[in-house]
Amino acid sequence: MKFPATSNFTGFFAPSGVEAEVHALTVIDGEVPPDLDGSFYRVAPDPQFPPLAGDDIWFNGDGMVTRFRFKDGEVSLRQRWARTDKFRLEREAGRALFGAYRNPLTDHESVKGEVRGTANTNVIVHAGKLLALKEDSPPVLMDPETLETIDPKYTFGGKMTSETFTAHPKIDPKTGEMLAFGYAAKGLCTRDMAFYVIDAKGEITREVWFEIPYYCMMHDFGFTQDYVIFHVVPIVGSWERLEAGLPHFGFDRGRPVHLGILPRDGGTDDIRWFSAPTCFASHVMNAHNEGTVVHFDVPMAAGNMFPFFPDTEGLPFEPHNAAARMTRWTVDMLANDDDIAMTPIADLVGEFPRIDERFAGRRNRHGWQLVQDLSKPVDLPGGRSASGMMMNTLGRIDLETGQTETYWAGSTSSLQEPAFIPRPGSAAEGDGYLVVIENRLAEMASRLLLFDAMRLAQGPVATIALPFRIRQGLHGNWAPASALAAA
Ligand code: V55
Ligand code: FE
Repeated sequence: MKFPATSNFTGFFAPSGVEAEVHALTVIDGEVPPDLDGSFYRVAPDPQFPPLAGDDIWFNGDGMVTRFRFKDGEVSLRQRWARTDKFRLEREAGRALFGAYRNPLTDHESVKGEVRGTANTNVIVHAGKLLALKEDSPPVLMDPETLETIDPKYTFGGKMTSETFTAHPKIDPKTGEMLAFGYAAKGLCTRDMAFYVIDAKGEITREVWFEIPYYCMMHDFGFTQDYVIFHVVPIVGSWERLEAGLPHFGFDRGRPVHLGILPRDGGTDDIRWFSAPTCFASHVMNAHNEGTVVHFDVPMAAGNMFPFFPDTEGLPFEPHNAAARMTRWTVDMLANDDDIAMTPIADLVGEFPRIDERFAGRRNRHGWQLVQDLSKPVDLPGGRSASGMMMNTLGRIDLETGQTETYWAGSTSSLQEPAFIPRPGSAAEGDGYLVVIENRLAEMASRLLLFDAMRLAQGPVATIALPFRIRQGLHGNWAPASALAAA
């Protein structure tokens, strides 16, 4: 099998294709806390077959799910592709049948009308169920122990009528509910959105349909004790673009940003919309409200952050405008105007924000993220960069003092998105660990690092060797063993 020799398929981006089960990985430095009992699940796009069109973007690869099981001071791993409909049909054919990212017009005619989801963006456990997610399709239900695919189009017992389900659902630690939405919910490029509440038992209990001001990539959202928050940012798409063979999305700097606020117990008519001049924000760190005042914290950039979804007017990509810094967006549901106040939180440049999820939806003090520290040297034999964006540093922001703490991974490494692991038996915010995959670019190898979440600068408390290269991934989550027992 020959993958193209493009930057999307070479160097650290070479497809991996490794399905594996490895018991008791080698701890090469430090110690894995013996009381950690749970699993870190994460997913990466990893194409099964060379693309139909000669090249493809990273976002379009088949979801390869990894489970790192922590128990008794040991870590074991299992890695398996999600058996999506796309994966199964292509394996049967022995080649790619689905074409460009979210463009069904580029597919082989034998797969017309099939669900195109790749399950490559996030994996999360809720109500004892492991869901592998891609925002263009329903969840893929997987066995949290074996990573076998149970249902490639899970619709919560038929109750989910949206065609899609976000890759960034949120769990309210107070109620155990999962909050989620689908966009393009009535079909590709439609402005229809469906908001869902899924109770702690995994049943859909609420559904609210509404329309967004313009069709765009609705990648993430926020929630507070009383509100749900949807940010509309101009990474736009249309059938005209798909017919013209353009990438599904492009950045339209001529459009404003909108923020839709839905009271958690409200309906379609209760949504209030606010606006601001154009900018870029994708992932949400957290949100909280003080009465009717809603705060929403996001890494925000002045311009487009995705070179592969280029400017709709053909303007060149501007790396300096792609630098994101944590920013607080604030609105008041009782305000007379529709403005969004934007206040800088920290000066770190980066993305992939995380929190101690026990504080999701309420005011949190600490935030973690990947940081791009341009003051540090980069030294890559063979030019094996994991991406144009070299996330070489892990950072923590103290939102109360504005202070930051960082750990630099060195000149030949980049880092993948961290996940927070609460210290067993503790409830204080930030008391716990961060688990991170290190991309060792010079060696084409990977390690798993465990940090004390409040002492990043001290370096990892445990460094775990991985027996093969783990591909650059997107998102993942920690699930304590007790969360699987709930199944
Ligand atoms: C993102 C990632 C995706 C996607 C849409 O911002 C947005 C990240 C890995 O796929 O389809
Ligand atoms: Fe994401």
